[in-house]
Amino acid sequence: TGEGQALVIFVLGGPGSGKGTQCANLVRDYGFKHLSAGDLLREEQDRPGSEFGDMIREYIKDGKIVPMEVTVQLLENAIKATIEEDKNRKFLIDGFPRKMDQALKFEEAVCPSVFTLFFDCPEEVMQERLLNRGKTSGRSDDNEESIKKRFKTFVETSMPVVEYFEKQGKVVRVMATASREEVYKDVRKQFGEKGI
Ligand code: UP5
Ligand code: MG
Repeated sequence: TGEGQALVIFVLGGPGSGKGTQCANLVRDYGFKHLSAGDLLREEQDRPGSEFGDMIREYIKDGKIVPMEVTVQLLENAIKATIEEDKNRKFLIDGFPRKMDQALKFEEAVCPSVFTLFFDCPEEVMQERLLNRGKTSGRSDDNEESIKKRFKTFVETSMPVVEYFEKQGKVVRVMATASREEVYKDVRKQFGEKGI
């Protein structure tokens, strides 16, 4: 169905490292389609009649990775719909893959990634950002207890994915501690070097 010709960049980084924020900049300036796996899961969770709603709610609150069948299917549907509707084939897949099985499955069944944009950020900084956002976000996982679990999952389950792509020379690493503007400057510079 032509998904094979899509250009896919994975965007990874710990919870609160700034993935969504920087993806919005890239959409504005480069015309990417932004697909956040977390946003797709939250949408599915709230979709009336979804058979996965309760399961997703539980996993997200606990900072655990939803079984990949659900997430890969949501992403594949969104990619297909985008290609059909706006002919856009440039994708930022945000917050995915965060477990090895998802990485292997997606690249086999949908499309290999060009590279992974990785936001490197210490936990203290991420925690402060998330607690701050939690005052208004309404996200069920922006509280101290869930944040702790999200960090643990990130280190144990998601970092191996980054290391896997790193071994293939397919990681673009950006320090995410500076201001939004400074971080974005670095992203642009490195995208330039990659010919994007
Ligand atoms: N902010 C951003 N950049 C800043 C900067 N440079 N300086 C100061 N402040 C900055 O940013 C977070 C906050 O920090 C915002 O208030 C922002 O203004 C500020 P944001 O851009 O939202 O960071 P992001 O990395 O996108 O943080 P997010 O909380 O979305 O990351 P998560 O990875 O935790 O969340 P996601 O939505 O991807 O996943 C949620 C859950 O879904 C997971 O825990 C998991 O349970 C589930 N999930 C799966 O199961 N499978 C998947 O494949 C994906 C998700
Ligand atoms: Mg996000």
